[in-house]
Amino acid sequence: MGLSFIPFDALLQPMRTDAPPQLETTGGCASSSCGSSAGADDLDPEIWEKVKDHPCYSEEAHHYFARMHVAVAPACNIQCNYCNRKYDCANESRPGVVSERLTPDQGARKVLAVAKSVPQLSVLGIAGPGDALYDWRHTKATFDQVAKSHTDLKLCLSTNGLSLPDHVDEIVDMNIDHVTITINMVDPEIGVRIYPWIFYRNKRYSGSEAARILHERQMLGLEMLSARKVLVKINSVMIPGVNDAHLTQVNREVKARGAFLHNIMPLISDPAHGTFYGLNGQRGPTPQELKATQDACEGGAKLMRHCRQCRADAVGMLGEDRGQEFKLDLLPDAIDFDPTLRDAYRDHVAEQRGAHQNAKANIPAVLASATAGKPALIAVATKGEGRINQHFGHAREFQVYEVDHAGVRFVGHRKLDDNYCQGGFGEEIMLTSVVTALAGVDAVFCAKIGHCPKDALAAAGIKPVDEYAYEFIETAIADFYARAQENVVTTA
Ligand code: CLF
Ligand code: SF4
Repeated sequence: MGLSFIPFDALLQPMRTDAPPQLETTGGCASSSCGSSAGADDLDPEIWEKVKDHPCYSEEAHHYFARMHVAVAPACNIQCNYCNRKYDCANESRPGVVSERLTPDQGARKVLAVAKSVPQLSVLGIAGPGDALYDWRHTKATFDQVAKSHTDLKLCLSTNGLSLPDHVDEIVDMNIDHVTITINMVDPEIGVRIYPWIFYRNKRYSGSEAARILHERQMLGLEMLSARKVLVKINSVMIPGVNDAHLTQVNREVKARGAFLHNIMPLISDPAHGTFYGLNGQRGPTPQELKATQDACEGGAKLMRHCRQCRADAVGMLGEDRGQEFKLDLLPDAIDFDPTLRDAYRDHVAEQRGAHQNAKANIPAVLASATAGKPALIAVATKGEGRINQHFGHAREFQVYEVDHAGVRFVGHRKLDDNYCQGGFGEEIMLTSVVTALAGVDAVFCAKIGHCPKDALAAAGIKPVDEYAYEFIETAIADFYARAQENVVTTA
């Protein structure tokens, strides 16, 4: 390893306006999803206690904790133009999609199996594949069973909001602290273009009457939950030409009614999914359009930027899906659950978090000499715990941070179709798609990287950096940025 001098401007290249995949921010179950970058120092202690182990509600927690969904709620009382719950593909990751629907008993058994094998599990969410509240009988039966056996799991649900006001008392009584409402509009005339019909009080409605009823129920439900101190996250699906320009107003309105977070997700629209939008050519937003809308909402309700738009049967850390390991026919007949492993993991996390916080406290001093300039985007290969602890070739996604003189901020992630290293060898064809996915990024931090990918990244103007292996992400980025400003960086 040696020292080399490179021009700072060369390191912080301007982001390309034509770069295809940009910040893959936010997401969440079309009827589920959320996360805030706020930490222990920024939040009321009572709220921090509720969010500190929730991987969706706390960006910090998503480095340490996992969620699982059980697909026990197949029925829905509305139709969204972006939804087709019949579509079932194990490789497809989007809300509303599941591989197997479960009874509450099966769902509770699956939770037991996952809790035994995944000590990171901290949240059980019910996010469909229909509506968790319209299908309340199934949702409640599942939560009741799990609450008896796993008192350390947080319960979380996701809904379109139409049935919400009818269930607020039960939600509070059952200690469900986290509820997501998908709100795509606060103007029924816009709603007409998103919802063809709703089914309410045994009657089917369409047109602006349907959208108006849905809107009123969503607002009422949000106000009722906020008044009872339940943390509410709002998911909005961004649909270009339909509600994109309207989402800043949605952000303002939900903030005024007490929403904790706002998660603006890109419409997933593919003719192969058989949705109305997919079949009719409605496109999703480009990453740049999505980011512009999120940026326009800054200053309003806090935005979630680490959502992965999970399936309704997702299992694992955000960004990974271990659902196939826990299919019903793979579960053992008797599940011997040992809670001490989960307790030990939480002790370990508490220790790691303390060390992480101490390390981050040094960042202002590290950046003190940096001058105001164009922010840099740094992609990071990480397996969790806030560290640069993954080999480049093993990454299925990269977390993306923005750094400038003011600090280091998580801003999104870049998903890959597959990881570069397959069976111990790098795949040339994969390398091309990884480099494409990283377009616009200035540097990639990883625990280790081979010569081939190093050369390919460098040729694309992206600096490969492995000298901070196993260090904390933010402190490594701050150090790198400060040294780059001095035009001194270490290279392998
Ligand atoms: Fe599930 Fe949603 Fe609860 Fe999280 S997901 S019900 S709040 S436990 Fe999270 Fe997945 Fe995004 Fe949802 S990353 S889709 S925000
Ligand atoms: Fe699909 Fe119903 Fe969810 Fe809309 S509310 S995305 S129709 S499951």
